[in-house]
Amino acid sequence: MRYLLILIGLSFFSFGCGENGGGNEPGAGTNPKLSIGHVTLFEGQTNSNFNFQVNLSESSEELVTVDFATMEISAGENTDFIPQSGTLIFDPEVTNQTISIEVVGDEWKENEEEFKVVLSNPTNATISNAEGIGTIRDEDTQLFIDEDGYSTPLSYPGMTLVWNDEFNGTTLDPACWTREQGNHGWGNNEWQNYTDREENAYLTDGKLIIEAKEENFGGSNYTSARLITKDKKSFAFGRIDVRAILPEGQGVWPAIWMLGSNFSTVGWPACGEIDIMELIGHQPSTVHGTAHWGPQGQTFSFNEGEHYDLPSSEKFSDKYHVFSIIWENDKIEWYVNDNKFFSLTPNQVSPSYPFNAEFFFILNIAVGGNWPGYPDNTTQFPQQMIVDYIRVFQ
Ligand SMILES: [Ca+2]
Ligand SMILES: [Ca+2]
Ligand SMILES: [Ca+2]
Repeated sequence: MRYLLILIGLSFFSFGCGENGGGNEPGAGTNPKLSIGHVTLFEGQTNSNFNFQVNLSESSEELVTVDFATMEISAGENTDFIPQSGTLIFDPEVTNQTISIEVVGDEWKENEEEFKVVLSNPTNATISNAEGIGTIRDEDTQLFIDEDGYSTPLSYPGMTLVWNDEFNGTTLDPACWTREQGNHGWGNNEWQNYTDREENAYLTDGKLIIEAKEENFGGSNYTSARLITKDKKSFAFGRIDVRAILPEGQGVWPAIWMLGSNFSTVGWPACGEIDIMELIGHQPSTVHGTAHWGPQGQTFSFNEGEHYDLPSSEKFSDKYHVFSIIWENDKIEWYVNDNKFFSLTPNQVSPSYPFNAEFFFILNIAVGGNWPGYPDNTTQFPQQMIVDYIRVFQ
């Protein structure tokens, strides 16, 4: 009796399984699936079409419709692509349709840009992949430089222009600048490899471009440039003006700064360091002016500094600003666009004040470091620091 009951139970169980399997017959009330593909193409010099393929998983005897619309990711509407929306109609038995999106061509160097085409509101179908990503690759070499922004004069009453580089030539002047190289972290656990290649520091259109790139080179994942005037152009005192557009992004660290010309003999920070401008890329509206000093080889350096903020809607990457110091015996003042934001005198500095001596210039973009942190997936490369001029008046 007991045995028989178990058999009946098993029999019901297996029957149940069979019924479930039988419900999966093709075409029994299931809709075909819509999916859209991705498109990756070069931008080109003139407008072109990015053709997104939309597929139906099987032909339908009914009319299938689906709405679509473009959306910005990093590419901008009308500047990089022409926004479009509408309804796609698949006639019976049709399984493939194309959405053509117009992409704007230009001659300006840009980062890779993305937009998407999004499917919604299907009828007689379901959506299996709703988003087609359009990736616009860029083949242009010419940087678009907005000439807007603050500028300062070529002369001041009572002062003489003793040295300037307006970067009007075709190559960096080797009588003034050295391309310092290395990928040893520079004391800050930085990630970039500074190279002597043109592509990391070049002149174009009257500007010096320092370019940090994401690429494998000499064991590093990033390259950049560090230009110094050491043993070529050193100055004690004066008004120094540097007009520049700065890079931005997590882990990007541009700097316009000076070290004491006795750096090789007395070491750092004993030689003194004057940071005319530093920016840490995740705070693109803030620059820092800082001085460092102290005994040679101290891991703790003595320093003091202040920061200057733009309104939060503006960034130092948007247009030119002028970063200045007015440097005299026993005093240094820091300015952005002629607005003073920090000053240093010997009573703030002990045990000794190293700033009444000759210093040389350094222009660089570091990538990563203890202070700025490291690039992440929000950081766009390449990043440029565009320097219009550097001028020394005494
Ligand atoms: Ca574009
Ligand atoms: Ca372009
Ligand atoms: Ca210039």
